[in-house]
Amino acid sequence: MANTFQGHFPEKNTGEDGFVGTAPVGSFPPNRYGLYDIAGNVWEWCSDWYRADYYQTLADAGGIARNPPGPVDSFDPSEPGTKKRVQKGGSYLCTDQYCKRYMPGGRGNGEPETGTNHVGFRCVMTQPTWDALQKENGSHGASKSPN
Ligand SMILES: [Ca+2]
Repeated sequence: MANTFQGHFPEKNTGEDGFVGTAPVGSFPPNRYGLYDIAGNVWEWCSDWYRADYYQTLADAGGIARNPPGPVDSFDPSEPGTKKRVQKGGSYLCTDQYCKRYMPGGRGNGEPETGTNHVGFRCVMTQPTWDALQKENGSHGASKSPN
């Protein structure tokens, strides 16, 4: 369950999931890891450069890639002169009729200087940092875990 597009894309968004635009974080249940909004709502910028062939390169190298660091540079064959970074998770504009990249494992890309209302970012901190902030802030801290 995620904030995606319902209706006939692009002219009629019925908002059957309760939102025709972005939704506040936590409007939908977390996944089994306790993570909110991993799919839908807004595309999330990643620090990895985008290369269309990156995962194939990893597969060709053999073995299992665990937390791959991403390529050292960017290359998108459809726009070879444009440096792009990875975007994950899809957005409220994704629909089965047009874009299924809101599914886990889906990957998009964009120029880092691009601004639009369906792209955002995720704040990340380690569990020890979260625990220290909770201790420091007492009952005034946020109530959700950093995940
Ligand atoms: Ca929606």
